[in-house]
Amino acid sequence: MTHFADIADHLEGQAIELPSWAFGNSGTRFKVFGTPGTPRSVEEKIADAATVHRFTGLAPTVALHIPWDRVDDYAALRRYAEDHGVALGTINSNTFQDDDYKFGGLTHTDPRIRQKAIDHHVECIDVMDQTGSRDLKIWLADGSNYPGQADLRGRQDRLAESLATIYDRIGEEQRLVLEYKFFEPAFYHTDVPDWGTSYAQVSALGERAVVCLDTGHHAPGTNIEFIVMQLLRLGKLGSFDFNSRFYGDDDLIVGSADPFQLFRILFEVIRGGGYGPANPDGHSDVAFMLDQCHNVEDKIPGQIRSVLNVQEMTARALLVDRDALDAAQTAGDVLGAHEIFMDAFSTDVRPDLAAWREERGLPGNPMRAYAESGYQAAIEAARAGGSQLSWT
Ligand code: RM4
Ligand code: MN
Repeated sequence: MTHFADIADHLEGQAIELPSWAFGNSGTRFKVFGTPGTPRSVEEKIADAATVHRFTGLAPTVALHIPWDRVDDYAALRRYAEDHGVALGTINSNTFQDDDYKFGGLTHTDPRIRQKAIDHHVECIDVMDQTGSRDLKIWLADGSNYPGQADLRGRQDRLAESLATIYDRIGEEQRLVLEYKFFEPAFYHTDVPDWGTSYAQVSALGERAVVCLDTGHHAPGTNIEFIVMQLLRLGKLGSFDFNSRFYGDDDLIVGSADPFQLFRILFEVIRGGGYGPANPDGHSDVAFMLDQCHNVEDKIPGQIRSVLNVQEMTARALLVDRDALDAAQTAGDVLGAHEIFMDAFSTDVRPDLAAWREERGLPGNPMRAYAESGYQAAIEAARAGGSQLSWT
């Protein structure tokens, strides 16, 4: 049996990056509901992200999306974040909201539009140089809706060429992270639909190109933890976009739809050496990020709940008695192995985690502490008409 005291040290230093866009209004194709207190500027989004970190100690960095978070002075934005106790993290590019990209960006048949999309990524790398960010995350909306509409092979070849041009500009300490998604907004084919395509494309680029696994970007029933295992095995799992889904790319609070799936994923991350604090050298290259939208719930508590869910499932996954599991697996003890796995999943770690937080000067119950802090009422009073959105 593994006990909480045995794993407590491994929880130290866990970091989950927050997306700036989680603090803006967003919605579905049908309606974007406004939320009182929504940020009016990038700075206010960063202040909200810093608030999540203050109450949880789990979210020391915030990811930006360009152009949503475009500012004149990134060095000043970096200082602003640092003054609030957080750092700027991943820079996400956006080639999906411009008329020129109707038929694709990096894959487009027109060299002028391809160049425009490449130039946008170069702009993102310039931003990274100023913000001190390590990762450039690329998610492409490129694809087609009707069979015969596009030359699938030609688009893959042009994508490889465009990515190589971008990769040439990535600094020694920086990484290109390519995210996949099986459909939407294109419905017939998507140019980077799955981990295999992303893996093939980044492998052709070089060592500093890796895959981003967004947990919402798979068909129902996909065994995501298997993909986690495989990418770790291949040394190409760069980052997670955590969220949860019932149907499509729902972007709901991680661990809410299927807590057991989150547990299984985190177990494979830990076993594959992808969880930083568990590694002997104290760090890992797999970045934990959230990619979520809070459409009907309050955004800051939505983010607090999310990072707590990741922490809680990490603790439970660390509790798996690995020696006993190995022995049961080797002995062919099917139900014995399963029981060891489920014992850890079924352990309620919440009281131990509350005590662990209090020992570190954090609130034992961050959700309640936030609700009682007055922050929500203060931003609702101060920020009239904020919409700093993810989408328009
Ligand atoms: C995409 C993908 C990207 C995110 C955008 C907003 O579906 O998940 O990571 O930046 O949405
Ligand atoms: Mn994502």
